[in-house]
Amino acid sequence: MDWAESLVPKRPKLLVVDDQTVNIQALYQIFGADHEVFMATSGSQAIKVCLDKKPDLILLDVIMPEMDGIAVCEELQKNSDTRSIPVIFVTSQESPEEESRGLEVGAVDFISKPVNPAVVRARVRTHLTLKAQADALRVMASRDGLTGIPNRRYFDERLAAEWRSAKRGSQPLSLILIDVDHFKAYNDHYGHVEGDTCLRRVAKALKLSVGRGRDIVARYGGEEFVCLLPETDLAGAEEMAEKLRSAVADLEISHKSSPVGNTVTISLGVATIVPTSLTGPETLLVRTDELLYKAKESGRNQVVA
Ligand code: GH3
Ligand code: MG
Ligand code: MG
Ligand code: MG
Repeated sequence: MDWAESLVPKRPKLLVVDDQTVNIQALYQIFGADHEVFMATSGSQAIKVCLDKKPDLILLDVIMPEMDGIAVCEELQKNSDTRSIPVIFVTSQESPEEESRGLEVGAVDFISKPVNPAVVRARVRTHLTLKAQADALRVMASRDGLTGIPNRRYFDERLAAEWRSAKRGSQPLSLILIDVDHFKAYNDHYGHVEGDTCLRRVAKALKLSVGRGRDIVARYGGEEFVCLLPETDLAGAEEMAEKLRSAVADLEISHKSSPVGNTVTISLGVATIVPTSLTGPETLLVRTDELLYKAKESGRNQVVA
């Protein structure tokens, strides 16, 4: 089994939609044994089941009274929760027009009725694999390889989104910039492999300290981390920064060559802003960077807001 195949759930969830139960029965016969099969006999019911059960793939009849397959597909595309679920159209009246229209509205494939069991199984398998692969790549693209926490790419996206949201709601947005103290000396003394282990432990401690809702901790680069706190005022952010500082200090990772003490410590800069149209998110980054610099100058292992 290759990497992508291994990502497919053991018992994938299929939603079978057809206004004629005999057609649903036929597909159930094919998939019931090794898939969890949900059924819907109308377009509107299909949407409901989809939101409720979050299937891995949908086998969708095209011609149905009231809401047809095309309309269902369009509806699923509108919602970010259902947009990425692959849809295979199952159709009896194949025409190039119908097929191109289906692909336009987001279907991944077409299968003709009556279905051939081997063909439909193979195509479902292919699309489940592709979907699992796409999901895995999306996750990988947003994580830092060394520490497993969100990476800078993901952070930049979140910052832009939270900036817009805070601006809309006139809410404060807080940012903490974190830098490991005398980390070059740590590497020089213990070696890079130990240095990497240290960064993993620091990242884990930071992550465990930030659990709430939309708050995130990300690796900003090198030995720098960043923490984004939506709807948080300066007092709240300072409190969080202090919690992060002590979480790392409490690890008591030995750092014999650190002038600060004998353990690994971090310095933190904290700033809060109520976003307006006059500036962008970089304002907040520049401010926290200046404050982090002050924390370094003032002796490290401290929070400056
Ligand atoms: P300061 O207290 O002023 O922050 O001093 P510092 O030594 O931490 O700062 P500096 O920026 O001079 O050094 C950062 C070091 O972090 C240098 C670099 O080799 C190390 N580093 C960056 N990324 C990694 C990494 O992924 N793994 C390891 N082991 N070291 C890293
Ligand atoms: Mg039909
Ligand atoms: Mg640094
Ligand atoms: Mg440093």
